[in-house]
Amino acid sequence: SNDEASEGGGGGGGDLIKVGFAQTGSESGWRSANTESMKDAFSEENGFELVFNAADNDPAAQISAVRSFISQGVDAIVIAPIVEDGWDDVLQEAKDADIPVILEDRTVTSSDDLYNSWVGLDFKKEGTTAGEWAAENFKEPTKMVVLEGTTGSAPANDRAEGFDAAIEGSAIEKIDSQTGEFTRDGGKTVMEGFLQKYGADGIDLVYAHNDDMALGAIEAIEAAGATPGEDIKIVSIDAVKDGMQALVDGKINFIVECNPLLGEQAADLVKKVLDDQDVEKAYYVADQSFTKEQAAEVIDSRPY
Ligand code: GYE
Repeated sequence: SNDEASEGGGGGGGDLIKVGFAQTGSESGWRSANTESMKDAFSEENGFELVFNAADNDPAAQISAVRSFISQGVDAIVIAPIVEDGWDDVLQEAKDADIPVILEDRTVTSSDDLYNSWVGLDFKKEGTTAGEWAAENFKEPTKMVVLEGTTGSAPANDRAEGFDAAIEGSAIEKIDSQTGEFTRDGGKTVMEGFLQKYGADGIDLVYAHNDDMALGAIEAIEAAGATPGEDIKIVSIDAVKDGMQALVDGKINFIVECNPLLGEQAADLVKKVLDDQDVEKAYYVADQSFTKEQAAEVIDSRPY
């Protein structure tokens, strides 16, 4: 973790708003774009002093980071929660200290009176969109493997749920499912295992919970002498640059977008809450989806 030291006692530098941001880590291209968006929005020019922490996807380290924000007396806390469960105590501590909490990106299972607001994406709908594409495009018996995101994270849980419901009663059979931790290396390693176990001929479709794991799977499939996007089809979620390029190149077959540019809305929510304005508990940002042809049209104009 990389907590930047700052003096305690709410406020910090001049009349800047001191915000502690507990990021998950740096697991994916999506995460890099999200971190950049947050750092841009929580800049000094916009009136903020940002204390940034990336927890390397360790839930206990992330909770410690939030506790350290509380003891530093920050004005507000923003969290991208690694996992959904386990937040009640530390959110209650922030509430007792009168420090507002805004969640961005991922959700928690805690009661929503333990935080002020959340801005992010509809992960279940993303899974549904991916699953509907699969159900429509695979009418013959299809053997599918799944590369899951971080175990216990909202996007891994919800993307599985949405997808599974959408393929129910279809020709697709899920033969295996394992976490690749949302990373390229993780996706590659898990896919290598699947290829060893079932052979390239025994797998028709990969559902990857994010583009990075799909990109790792592509490496594993190519190393096994098969052609990704043809011998083994791939559907993934995020629509980051490298994923979109693989889609244009025909190595991924369909991508559902997940917009990482949440910084401005998160910063706006912090200002509103500190200003005692009413905010909703949840703000959903809309996503689209892309075929190869659609990706080719937009790839050069995408901001991430
Ligand atoms: O899909 C993945 C990242 O929480 C929506 O986290 C986010 C996910 C995103 O690591 O690439």
